[in-house]
Amino acid sequence: MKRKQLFTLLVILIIAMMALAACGAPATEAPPPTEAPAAQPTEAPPPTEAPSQEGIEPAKEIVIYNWSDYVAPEMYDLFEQETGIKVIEDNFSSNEDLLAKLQGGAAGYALIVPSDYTVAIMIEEGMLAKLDHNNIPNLKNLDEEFTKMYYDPGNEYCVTYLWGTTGIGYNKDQLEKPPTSWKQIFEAQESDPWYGRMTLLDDVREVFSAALIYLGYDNNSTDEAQLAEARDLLINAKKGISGFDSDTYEELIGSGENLVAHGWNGDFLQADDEFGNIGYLIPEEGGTIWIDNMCIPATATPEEKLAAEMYINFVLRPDIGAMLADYTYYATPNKAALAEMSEEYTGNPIIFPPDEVRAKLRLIKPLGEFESVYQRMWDEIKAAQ
Ligand code: N2P
Repeated sequence: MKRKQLFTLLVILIIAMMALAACGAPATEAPPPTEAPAAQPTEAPPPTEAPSQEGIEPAKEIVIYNWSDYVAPEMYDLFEQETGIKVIEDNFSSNEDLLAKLQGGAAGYALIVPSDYTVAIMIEEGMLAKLDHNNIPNLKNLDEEFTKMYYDPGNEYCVTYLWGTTGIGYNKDQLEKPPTSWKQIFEAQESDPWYGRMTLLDDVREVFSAALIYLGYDNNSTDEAQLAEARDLLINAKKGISGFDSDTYEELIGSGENLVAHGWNGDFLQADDEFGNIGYLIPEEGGTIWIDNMCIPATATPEEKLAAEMYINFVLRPDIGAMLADYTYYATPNKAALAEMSEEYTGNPIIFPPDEVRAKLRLIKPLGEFESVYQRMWDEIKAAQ
């Protein structure tokens, strides 16, 4: 081969190698950006995975601040057997008591049970911790209706515990004709058998709601003249009642000491279970409806918070939710629990009021600064002779 031919061959060979290298190149390049999402590095873990707070152990003991007669007694023992976490219960009698206690700096509560309007106030004031839904997989059992509540859409802070109504309970054995209107309560006559043998809730917003509804006003009125009218009505009504009571009124009806009480539906049904002589109705002018919630105070430690979330998850189990509903006779928001309940419960019109009664039920709403006017007039009612 001549030198020139050899040189030409070499050039061809080099060109061919370069072409070959160029062809192969794309194979080593990164995949086009449109294929990248396959890696999905930011996706959340499924909710059933282990709690996300690494290194945090649940508290060994928690204190739940709850209404009285508002849990199935065996629930705390069962929770302790299953988790080793001991539950201690402390009781409050009204949303205002609960709020004042926490605003006063009380710490040590891992779980509280405020009603709807009080949740709104507490969120506004930064008093609640956000829930870690990873620790509450049973949230899927909550009826969708309760994931859309105006005071906490999406259950960022709270999970509905139970809901119910406020009306009139009475002793069926001793009263042939119970009072069916607020007029017979607030303007009771000495000739009425329940005169002096009746209690009103020790609860500012509940009592004002009943009086305002009777007077034909909005139960969340912010008209001071209307409120003053309700206050005067209530001061006058004091002579016909034996007291304000939110904790023992239903037993006093059952025992026959009292004949009529303003109170909560489930409490009367519980007492009826015990005494077998109690009726309940929503007065013709209307009553209130409320939704109570499990929430964690912002003051809870991370360990208490984790234990409280485990307790919320426990309550949301179908069997535990059913146990709670069965004992308290309040309405459960847990659809998996509801599916386990008897017809006697699901068909009870005192627990699940029919539409014509529902139409007469009002929510108590948060009123901001104006709440202090209610409180001042409530103090005046309490102080009046
Ligand atoms: C139960 C109290 C019912 C709660 N004793 C009223 N929100």
